[in-house]
Amino acid sequence: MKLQLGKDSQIENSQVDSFRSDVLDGLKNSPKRLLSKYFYDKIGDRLFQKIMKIPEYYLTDCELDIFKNKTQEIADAITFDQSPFDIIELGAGDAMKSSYLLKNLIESKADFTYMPIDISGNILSVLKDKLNTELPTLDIVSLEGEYFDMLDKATGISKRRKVVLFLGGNIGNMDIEEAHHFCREVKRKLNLGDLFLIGFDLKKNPHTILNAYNDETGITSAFNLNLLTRINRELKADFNVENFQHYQTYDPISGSCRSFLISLIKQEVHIDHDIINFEENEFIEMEISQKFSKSDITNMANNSGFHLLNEISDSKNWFVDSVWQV
Ligand code: AVI
Repeated sequence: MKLQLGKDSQIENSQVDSFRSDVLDGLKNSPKRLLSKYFYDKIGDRLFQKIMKIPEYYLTDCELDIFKNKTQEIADAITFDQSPFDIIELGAGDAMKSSYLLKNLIESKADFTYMPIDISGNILSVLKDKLNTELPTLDIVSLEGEYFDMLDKATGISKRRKVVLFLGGNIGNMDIEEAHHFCREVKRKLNLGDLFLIGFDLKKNPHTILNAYNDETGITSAFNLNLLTRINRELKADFNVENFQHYQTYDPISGSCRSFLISLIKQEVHIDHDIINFEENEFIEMEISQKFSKSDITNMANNSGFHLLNEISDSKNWFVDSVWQV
């Protein structure tokens, strides 16, 4: 009898397949590399929630400062021509920051729909319940899946002016070429007059940046090491996490803040039937958290075909939400 797989298990299988091939490709590469998008399993989600509360991790507070205290400025930038619109938020999560904007827009009786996109269906249903309670008149269409698949879906549904939000400094987790490509792809899916609002972490005192990723409590270290534990669990591997050490760098010239895991000994790791060899002190590139100057941001907007309309900064001038138009 042929086993008929349900749609959900087919999606799950294809996700495991791409996780496996990304991990194996990355670890067979020189230098070895893992993709930070895989940090976010259940434990990784929890560790990231903790990171956002570490006093040295300023990014969340800075962007929250913007959304709390400059809500009207953001709302004005979005509602400049009074026409109805749809807000599409990439990686909405719990919409902690954007909910200030949504509240402001509801109070000013703006005509809009909110379309949060997230890979986690669980987070989306929690968010929907929360917004239904706090903003009962808000029109919500939740979209569960990868950014671009769901952006296609959203732009298919939405017949109005679109405002795409990409907050949190997530653009910094792509290398520069990838980030430019990402912005060009977003632009390709939008129409003349549509807006793209992106959160950028700015270059600043290198100590401030390095401390944000090198916390004394070791949560960022655990966040990186958790990916090895995830590989053990999901891909039948045998990493001994005690043989790896987190190492963080920041280069003030390029603005790249990078995390690595260093192999403390010469060792052999099995991933199912594959064997990966590590030399003593060999490293795995784990994550980039790129920091930007104002001119880097202008270049990125121009290179991807947008016009930079407005820049809204926090009170310390450490973070900026940049508003671009097609
Ligand atoms: C999600 N992203 C913007 C975080 C950052 O700052 O790059 C992820 C993170 N990595 C370590 N700490 C936080």
